[in-house]
Amino acid sequence: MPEPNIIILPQLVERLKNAGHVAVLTGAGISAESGIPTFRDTEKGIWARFNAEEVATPEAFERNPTLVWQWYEERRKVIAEARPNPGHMALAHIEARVPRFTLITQNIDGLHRVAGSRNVLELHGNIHRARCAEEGTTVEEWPDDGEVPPRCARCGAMLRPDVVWFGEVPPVAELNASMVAAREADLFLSIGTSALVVPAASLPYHALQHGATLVEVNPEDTPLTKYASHVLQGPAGEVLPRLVAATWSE
Ligand code: BJW
Repeated sequence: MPEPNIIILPQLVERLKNAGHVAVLTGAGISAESGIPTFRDTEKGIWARFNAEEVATPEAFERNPTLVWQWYEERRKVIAEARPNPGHMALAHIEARVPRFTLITQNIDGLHRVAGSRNVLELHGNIHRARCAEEGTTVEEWPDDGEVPPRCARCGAMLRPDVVWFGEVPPVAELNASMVAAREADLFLSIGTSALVVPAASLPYHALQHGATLVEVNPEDTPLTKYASHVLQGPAGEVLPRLVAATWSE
């Protein structure tokens, strides 16, 4: 990871202080400092160890539902141990200080809400929920009776994790609300995402087209970097608390 290059310009502080609507898109990078691996890190990323087509597509679940359920069960254990880090907490602080705030996350770990963020749109679902593969009803608890995957209590069909796999359309209400937020934001922060996976990755461009100032927080460059007015090159858990302190400390 490159050395942090965190220069917070007074123009950004002013923009944040006076923003009417701040929209934020987060990805796996914001939870990295909570001990949850990202996807595309070349050494430690999830996709360096597992083939997405075998664990994160509807076809994979059709072929081998037991394997897919067990894979998510392992990830659920890692996530259950994780706590929000200073990056998550800083976003909850920003939400409490600006008139309107929308947090769009691709993460399924639920840590933003644990940190105190309220207006959260989970574009890729939530690992703490399961969904009936037939009826689509969602549940937060399921029987631990040895069936893998567990069964829907109403119809007996298999339950699947309530997450969005490759080739699936994100939940329509969340997607529409995300598009509206991107369109109406005057400041848009893209944090800890490689900005490669659509439709989430299209949101910063949508915000730019509608006049938002774009800020990127990431230790690495992404396809978005050259379009950002402010690039805060460092870990979110260091950058975001410094941004909050620079904006509201006095
Ligand atoms: C830090 C940091 C620190 C590290 N601080 N930063 C060809 C075949 C099949 C499909 C497609 C295809 N071409 C295009 C597609 C579409 C596909 C897609 O985009 N694929 C691309 C990969 C090419 N998209 C879809 O299939 C989506 N559906 C869809 O398109 O439907 C049609 C549609 C069109 C238009 C409108 C509406 C619908 C669905 C995508 C679902 C993605 N699902 C996953 C798994 C979710 C469940 C699970 O977790 O198991 O979502 S894949 C994975 O990628 C996960 C993530 O949410 C997502 C994004 O990854 P993210 O968060 O950006 O993580 P990384 O690892 O990529 O990046 C981490 C970043 O953090 C890095 O930049 C680091 O530098 C940084 N970082 N430490 C700050 N401390």
